[in-house]
Amino acid sequence: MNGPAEPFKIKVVEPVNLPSEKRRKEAIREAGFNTFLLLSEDVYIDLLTDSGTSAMSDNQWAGMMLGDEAYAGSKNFYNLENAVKDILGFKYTVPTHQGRGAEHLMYSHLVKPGQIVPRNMYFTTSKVHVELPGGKMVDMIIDEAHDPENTHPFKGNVDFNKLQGYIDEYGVDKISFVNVEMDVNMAGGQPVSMENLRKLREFCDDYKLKIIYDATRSSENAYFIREREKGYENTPIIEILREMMSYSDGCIYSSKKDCLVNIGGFLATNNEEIFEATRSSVVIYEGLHTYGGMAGRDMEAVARGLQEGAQYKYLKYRINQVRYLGELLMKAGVPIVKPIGGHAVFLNALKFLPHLSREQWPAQTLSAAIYEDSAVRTMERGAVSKGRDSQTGENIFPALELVRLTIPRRVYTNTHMEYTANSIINLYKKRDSISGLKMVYEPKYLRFFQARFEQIPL
Ligand code: PLI
Repeated sequence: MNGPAEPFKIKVVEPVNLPSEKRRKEAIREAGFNTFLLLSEDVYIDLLTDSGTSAMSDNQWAGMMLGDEAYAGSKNFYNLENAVKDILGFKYTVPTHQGRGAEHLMYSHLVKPGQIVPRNMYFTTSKVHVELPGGKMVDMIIDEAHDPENTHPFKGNVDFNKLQGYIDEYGVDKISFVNVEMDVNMAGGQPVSMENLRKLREFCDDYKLKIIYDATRSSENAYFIREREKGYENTPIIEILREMMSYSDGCIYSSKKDCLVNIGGFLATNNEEIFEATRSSVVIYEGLHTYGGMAGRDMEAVARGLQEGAQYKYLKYRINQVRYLGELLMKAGVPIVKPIGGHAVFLNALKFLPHLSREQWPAQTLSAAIYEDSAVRTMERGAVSKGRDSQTGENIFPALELVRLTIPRRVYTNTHMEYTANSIINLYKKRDSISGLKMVYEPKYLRFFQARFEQIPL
């Protein structure tokens, strides 16, 4: 392992158990081959998501005891507001229970029926919150992002020709706003460069278009800017974050990732009109504008976690742990998305299981097979997640058909990474014996969470 040792020691532990082979076989069938439907107690190493799964620090737990649970004017809200000002540079914060609450408030305010929202790459909940008010999300990420083998250092970048194409095709009035995700989740945790963000600001100023970030993994994105972009080698992460944010009109944020907490979210902006509108709607859907669905203690943990998660020493350990797992797999020839991303290692299911057709849901199949083999829980990030075209109703088969091994922050040791790598390497050796799936139940929204599958005999 090339990275630094953990910049913390362990104070509390939670036992985990490896279920027997028989139980694993039963459990994945009971769950309809969908890892979202497994019981947590049937899981040994949980790499389903990095969302809400972090270990909090002693400083955050101490803050929890200082929760001011007043309905109105909780002091923890003001601590959160100040942390957002200090770290992201936004004057106004509207708290929400989690990221999708912020997406709902922001996107239902900005999107009018028939409008288009170009985004570097869609995310599941973002796409649905643009579609609900009658909009359509379209991708504008650089082509390199669709090629798992391409090692471009900033695969999250916006392709300006694609953005220009949407403006020419639909007309600028039909563009609701431009949406940029940091450390693009569905592309494999791939960052956006500062140069790209700066140029996007200039481009959008020419058309008077607003830019809203999905800043959920912006601290991890800032780490990659420092590591890879000329001129930022010695810049403190917080300075990088403030510069990134200065090129936007506001952001939505799921605190459950880079803020190292189990629940929470917010939107933040310097734009008074956005603030006025969302501060007004938050009271309908989330709660008063000084808690927005969070307890006072949770806001305190977010405020402290936003600071901690933006420390260079922590981020260096974090990104290198993910890299360690990715490199173990890569060395054994397992096909993964390159470069290794910020929050997860992504397996290329199309290369892992080339004998399956797209209709047999290779990534869903692989994720279920990994669980059955080792009780490691992962997540499909491919055609099941992408869903159907909102207008034609047809399945969309994106170029990337991936399984995500998402690393919770400060939770697992490198021995856990080695166990995971060894079991996936073993599975890769017997990949020809893995049979595909057919979908037998499909819910209306965000189908990947609750869909059920059955195995098709080989
Ligand atoms: O899970 P929420 O509602 O706190 O946040 C929604 C959300 C918004 N944007 C991005 C980029 C996300 O990754 C995100 C949630 N991600 C989850 C749950 C994940 O497993 O990646």
